[in-house]
Amino acid sequence: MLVDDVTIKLSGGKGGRGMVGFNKTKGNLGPTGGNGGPGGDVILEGISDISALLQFRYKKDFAAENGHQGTTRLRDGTRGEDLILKVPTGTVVMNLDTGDAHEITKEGEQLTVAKGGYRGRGNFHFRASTNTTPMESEAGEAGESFSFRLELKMIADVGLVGLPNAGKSSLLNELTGAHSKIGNYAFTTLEPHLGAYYGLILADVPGLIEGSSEGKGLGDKFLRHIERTRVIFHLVSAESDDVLRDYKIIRTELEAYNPALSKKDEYVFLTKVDLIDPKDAEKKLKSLKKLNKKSIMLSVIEDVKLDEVKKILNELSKDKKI
Ligand SMILES: Nc1nc2c(ncn2[C@@H]2O[C@H](COP(=O)(O)OP(=O)(O)OP(=O)(O)O)[C@@H](O)[C@H]2O)c(=O)[nH]1
Ligand SMILES: [Mg+2]
Repeated sequence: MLVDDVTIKLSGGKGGRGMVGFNKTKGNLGPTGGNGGPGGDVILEGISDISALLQFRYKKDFAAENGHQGTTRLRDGTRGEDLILKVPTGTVVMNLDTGDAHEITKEGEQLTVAKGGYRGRGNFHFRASTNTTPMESEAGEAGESFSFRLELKMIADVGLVGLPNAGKSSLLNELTGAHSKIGNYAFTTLEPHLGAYYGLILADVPGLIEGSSEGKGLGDKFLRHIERTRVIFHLVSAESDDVLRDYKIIRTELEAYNPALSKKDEYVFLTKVDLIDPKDAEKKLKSLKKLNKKSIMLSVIEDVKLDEVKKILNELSKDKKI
């Protein structure tokens, strides 16, 4: 399942303890307790994998490493390691304690969300002419600790819908560098996948079946992602013996979930046409065209058949207002 809304607690590492120590060399009895190291920070970093919030499904508490304690022989402790957690781009990070909100929009973008605590000072630091043998040292301070809500806002321009096995993932992967899982069986893909075609974001929205809008299968959870897309690419497999039925099943689900979905601009693709007789393909396309004029044939293994999709995408990207 796609995890797209989680509440977690993130804490910076505690500062390392400062130490008490003395030089044992005769005639030189000064303090030598080193400082601790600061605690590590918690940093969120954007990546393209939209399933990355899955790591927060069960584990809710994360902390960066504590700073290390100083030595008794003047050495400072080392800094605690930062904890870098990867989150999908499009994640809105809300600090529930302060009310701050920030959206991570780019791959590699980093946001420090919980700073590590200050180091504790060792007794060397407290030396003074009036106090040559200070016994004082400090414990490190606790790091910042906040609760966060991470919410993934999918911001796709084009939603690929269709019954299982229609070829959605194949088309997404072919057009973009995405790695949506492909297989010759239903429900190969279990989570929406995104890919970028030049400036356009395409989303493979899997799992739609008859009854999705009533919660059957995986579909209803993903339908809300289609709500945000501008255009729908509706894929119907040419292998089907009743393409109109296949088409209507999906249309009915979209309509039932939210009538606004069925009003979106829709293109219909009769997919995998290389697998059937060209005459048969023509017939099937003709019947689909009666329901939607913007119906075309498609095959991901014949390049020519991809040209038309690319043309449509190019047109769409032209009027994408950024
Ligand atoms: N011959 C041929 N096979 C195709 C074409 N497109 C997809 N396939 C095959 O059809 C099967 C299903 O493709 P997928 O892309 O996994 O279909 P999907 O719609 O993502 O399926 P789910 O993830 O189960 O919803 C795979 O075996 C693909 O290799 C095509 O244009 N021609
Ligand atoms: Mg798939």
